[in-house]
Amino acid sequence: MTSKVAIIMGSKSDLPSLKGAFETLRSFDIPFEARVLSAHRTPDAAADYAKTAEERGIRVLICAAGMAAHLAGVIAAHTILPVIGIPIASEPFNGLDALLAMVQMPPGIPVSTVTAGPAGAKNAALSAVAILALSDPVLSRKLKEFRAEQTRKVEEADAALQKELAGP
Ligand code: RP5
Repeated sequence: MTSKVAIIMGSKSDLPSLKGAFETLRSFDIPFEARVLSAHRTPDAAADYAKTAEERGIRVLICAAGMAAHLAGVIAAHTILPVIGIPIASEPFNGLDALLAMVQMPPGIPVSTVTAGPAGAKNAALSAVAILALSDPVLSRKLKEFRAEQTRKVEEADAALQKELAGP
C-alpha cells in the first residue's frame, strides 16, 4: 500500500523516541514509511526525498531531530506538504536547542512543532491522522472514537480514585 505518512529522523539514535508514532499510525491502519535522513550529514538525500514525497503519495511528513534540529525546516523548504516537527532531547540542553531550532521557522516555511520527545511522537502521529481525516470519513470516525475512549479511561480513573478516597 502507498505510504501516506513519512517519518524522517535525523539519526537512528532518535528511533526509540519515535515508538509512539509508529504505534499510533498502526492503530489507525495508516500506511507509513520511515527513513533516517539528516539535514547536515545527508543534505542532498533529505532534499531529494522531500522534493519527491508529494508525487509518491505522501500526504504528511513527520520529522524528528535533536541538537541543531534543522531537519524539519529543510524538509519543509522542499515541499508544500504539511511538516510536523518533533524536537528530540539530548545533552546538554535537554531538547530546548531542538525545540528552538524547530519552532522558530521564518515566516513562509511553516513547521508545526509538537511536544518534545516520546509524547511528541504520539501527538505528531495524531496530528497526521487529523490532517488525513479531513478527507477520509472513516478515519474521522476512528479519531472521534479514539478521543471518546481516551475520555472514558480518564473518567474511569477518576471514579476509581474517588472510590479509593472514600475508603471502605
Ligand atoms: C541530530 O543529532 C539527530 O536527529 C540526533 O538527535 C542528534 C545526534 O545524532 P547522533 O550523533 O546520535 O547520530 O541530527
